[in-house]
Amino acid sequence: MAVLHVIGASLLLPAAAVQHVIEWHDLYDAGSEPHEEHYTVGDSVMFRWMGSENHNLMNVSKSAYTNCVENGAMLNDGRSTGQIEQVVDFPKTGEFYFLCSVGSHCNKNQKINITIDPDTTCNSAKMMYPSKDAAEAKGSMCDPPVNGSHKMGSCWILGDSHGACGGMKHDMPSPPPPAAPGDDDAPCFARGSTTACRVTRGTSAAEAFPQCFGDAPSTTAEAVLMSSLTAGDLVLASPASVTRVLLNQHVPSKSTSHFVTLHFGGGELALTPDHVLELDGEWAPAREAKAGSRLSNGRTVERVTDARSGIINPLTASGTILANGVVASVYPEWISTHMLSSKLYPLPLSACNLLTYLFPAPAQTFYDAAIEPLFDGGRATYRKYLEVVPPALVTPAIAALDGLIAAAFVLPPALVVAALAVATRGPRK
Ligand SMILES: [Cu+2]
Repeated sequence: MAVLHVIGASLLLPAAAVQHVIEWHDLYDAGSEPHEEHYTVGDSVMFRWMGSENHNLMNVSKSAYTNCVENGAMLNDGRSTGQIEQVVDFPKTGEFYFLCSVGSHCNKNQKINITIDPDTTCNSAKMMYPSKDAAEAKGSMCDPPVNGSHKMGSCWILGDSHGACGGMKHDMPSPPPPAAPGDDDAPCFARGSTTACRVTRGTSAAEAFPQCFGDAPSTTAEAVLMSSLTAGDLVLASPASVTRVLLNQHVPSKSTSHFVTLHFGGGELALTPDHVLELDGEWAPAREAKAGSRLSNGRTVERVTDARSGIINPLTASGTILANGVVASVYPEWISTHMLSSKLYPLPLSACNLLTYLFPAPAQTFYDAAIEPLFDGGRATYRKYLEVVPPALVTPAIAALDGLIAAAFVLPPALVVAALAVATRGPRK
């Protein structure tokens, strides 16, 4: 973490520089889409991987990056054992290019283009500005006008001491527009770092919880990486309830996504920004979490950082799952209200649920082979389908999708794939 300047009792913190985490191994063989991130000047990135995964990290020129040429500065040759954490600082704006030069890893897309943007967050209600001129221009608008400015961190502060502006003759700059929905729609957990509590049949939640999260010996329950779950597994849905995994989404997927990581006393949980979890006792998307937000486990979020990582998402019959000890839904924001308020249908009384209950292994195999590729890379299709449907018809619409997926077990796969492709196209305009 970068330096935080705390001046007296005031809360005039310059935009705190952030350390971003890139799970370097997850980028290897991760589709053909370019990996790109935008960070802010002063931020740093921790490239993280295991020594046994045989990668290195080079900082290269744009052309070396484009053509995967091993020509640049070797930042870490990856020869150490255990977890490697290579931190790169970005004190200046610009475009930066990184790749792994082991074998054909770069050609397999293990590379990333990081753009470092100027710090625009100075333009905040805290009277911080990106330049002296901007601060003093704002000062002239104050009522009465405020003269002078001083520098703190990478921002300029209005006035001599604490940026006081008695009243504004003009409104403050409007906040940036919310990020458009896009690649971050997938309701996922970070693949490499999220565990669930898997229990054996007949084990109660009260017996399982201390085995996964306490000191009790692990006999009938164990914390496992979510990516190892499969249809039919029993997991804790909350500290007090057990649920069944209907299907584990994205098991074969090589996609990566942007994540927010919530750090709390004793642990962390990384989710895609619109993945819904319990914050301050309410269901809310992960991107709304901030320092001070209370999690379901009674812990408080200490800070929020971001990461790029592989994806995983077990769908459960209850619609929730205990992830690293925290109650999270298995849905993204746009559908969670409907799904979490639905007591009977679509879950748990859906055709899919029944089929995965009766035939868990074939259901998971079928999903991995036939359904996952349909939505991988085009993850907004469920959403496109349901967004055009009036609220009253959402349940029938889900039923139609559910029926189609369930039909997959009795119809030739090609027919189902064709039908799903038509169904997810939505109504013609
Ligand atoms: Cu590599």
